[in-house]
Amino acid sequence: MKTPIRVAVTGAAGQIGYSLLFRIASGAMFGPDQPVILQLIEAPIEKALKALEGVAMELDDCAFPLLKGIVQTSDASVGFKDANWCLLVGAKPRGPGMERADLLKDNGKIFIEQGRIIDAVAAADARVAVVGNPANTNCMIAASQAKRLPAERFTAMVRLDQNRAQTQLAKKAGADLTTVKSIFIYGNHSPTMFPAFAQATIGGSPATSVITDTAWLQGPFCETVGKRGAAIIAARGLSSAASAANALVDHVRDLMTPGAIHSVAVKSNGLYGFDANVWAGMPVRTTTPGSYEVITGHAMDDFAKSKIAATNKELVEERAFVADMIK
Ligand code: NAX
Repeated sequence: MKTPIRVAVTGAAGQIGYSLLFRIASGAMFGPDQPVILQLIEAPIEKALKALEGVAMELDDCAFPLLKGIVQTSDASVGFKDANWCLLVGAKPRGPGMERADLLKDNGKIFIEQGRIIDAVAAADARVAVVGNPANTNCMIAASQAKRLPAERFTAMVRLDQNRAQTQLAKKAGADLTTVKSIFIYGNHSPTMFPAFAQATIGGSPATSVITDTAWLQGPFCETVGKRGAAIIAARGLSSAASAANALVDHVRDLMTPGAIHSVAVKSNGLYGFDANVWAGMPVRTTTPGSYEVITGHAMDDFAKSKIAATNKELVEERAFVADMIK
């Protein structure tokens, strides 16, 4: 039997956690013959820890053959100990009337602490995937604390946005969604993100030759993808959870699958016109399990350049809000 992968998950008793943990334990993330140990981390709040107990009981009751252990804790140094994957889902939500700068700072404290602890106690091959919002900047903050783990081990999730974009293109074209390829998300996981439709193909042809309505691509398409999270909240009264968990399964599975090509928010290093020190969504190709290279050289027209400039501006502003914290 393979050695179990230790998967630490923060916010494990939250909405996304409730959809995510069962997928991981069933083998959807790491494959049908890969055992896992779940290391579940919750905030030190009685209600959350009680809820976590219930989630762990349900995991037990599923009798998943691949699930070889469950750790429940509010102590991050216990939860991240020897973890091979650290899935940072928990975050402080934006309260009514709360300024974005305050949200960034409150979350900054959480992600500084978690980044520091991961760097100290996680496995030598540890990888980090951040979902908790503002995901790109939280990831940048966590990575800023790492002295042992290299920056490229820290990724943030824009896969939900990619999946949303893929489906919107398929629907507009009247095509099966599996025929939509190479739709990549650039920039921030926020309404400023840019789904680069000009790079996409549908049934092997450029998406722009299948969908010739440029006004729709530049307008409603980008807007629908960018504001999908808000549309789900308006309809469901709660934010996306099952689709977010599914996207995280896709994010990690594809990062573990050599040859997979997908959108991931990574340290930009100045590629595609992004500031070198922000984490921005861009296309990557997985090289070996857990490692990747950014796919460079996609041409950008004036429209794409203006969209990238806007999302980069937001990322730079977010970084500036927390600059004093990450020195
Ligand atoms: P919930 O509020 O249901 O759950 C969050 C959980 O995190 C709670 O149980 C809370 O107790 C826990 N938590 C808070 N601080 C913690 C800490 N310091 N350590 C450990 N646990 C902590 O939120 P949920 O709907 O699950 O969403 C989680 C995060 O994902 C939010 O920040 C949300 O904005 C973000 N999202 C990100 C998406 C993306 O594509 N990147 C999409 C979906 C989602 O909106």
